[in-house]
Amino acid sequence: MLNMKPGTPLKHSHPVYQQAEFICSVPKMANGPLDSGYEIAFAGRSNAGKSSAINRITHQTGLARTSKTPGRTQHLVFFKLDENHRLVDLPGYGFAKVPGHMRQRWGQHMAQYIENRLALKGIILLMDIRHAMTDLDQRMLDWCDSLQRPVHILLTKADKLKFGAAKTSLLKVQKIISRYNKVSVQMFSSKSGDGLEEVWQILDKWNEYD
Ligand SMILES: Nc1nc2c(ncn2[C@@H]2O[C@H](COP(=O)(O)OP(=O)(O)OP(=O)(O)O)[C@@H](O)[C@H]2O)c(=O)[nH]1
Ligand SMILES: [Mg+2]
Repeated sequence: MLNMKPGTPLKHSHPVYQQAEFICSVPKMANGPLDSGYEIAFAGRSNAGKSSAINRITHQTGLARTSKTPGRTQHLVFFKLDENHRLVDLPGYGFAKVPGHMRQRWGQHMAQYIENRLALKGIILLMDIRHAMTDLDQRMLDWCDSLQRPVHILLTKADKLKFGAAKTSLLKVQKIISRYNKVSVQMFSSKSGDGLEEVWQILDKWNEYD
């Protein structure tokens, strides 16, 4: 979990997360909302659980579309928290069954967004706790680091592992990220809600809701 002193009371989230509303689903940033205010993007491999995490964080089961079939989210999907704050569900990477030219196109659009979006305050990077830090995840992290983008990793589907195995995965990732400046990590489960308060704390900080 996050590096918090024992006994630090966890804060509940700002009420805006529950008011989240769909704005638009667009193939590229240029078609999206104006680049102003605050945006937090959810990135990660296909099927890692990005859309499920957005639903859990906003307490809305059907807000972001989830699927057992990897590659479900092919657009940049924008959700409004309030006039000045948005969450963004990014297309997943690393799904081998998507034709090469499509993968390349999504990759380019995602890259353009992450490189150029002024409103982007941080990236929630999701990794399945059972297969954390694949080569593509590592490349994503290196790239965000080179852009000085803050990243908070959610090791998702923590409900699928026993505590000991989950902890081993967390320690492994903690060791890898110790060389980066703006990267943190926690366990998370969209199914059980474990880790929800910690992720709200990060979102509140990036959204400057204090
Ligand atoms: N047990 C468990 N299943 C999860 C969890 N999070 C997501 N899933 C399941 O994993 C599958 C993929 O979840 P999505 O949220 O659609 O994944 P995604 O990262 O948005 O996938 P793409 O849009 O394809 O990139 C679905 O079947 C979810 O129900 C979790 O925390 N626990
Ligand atoms: Mg999705």
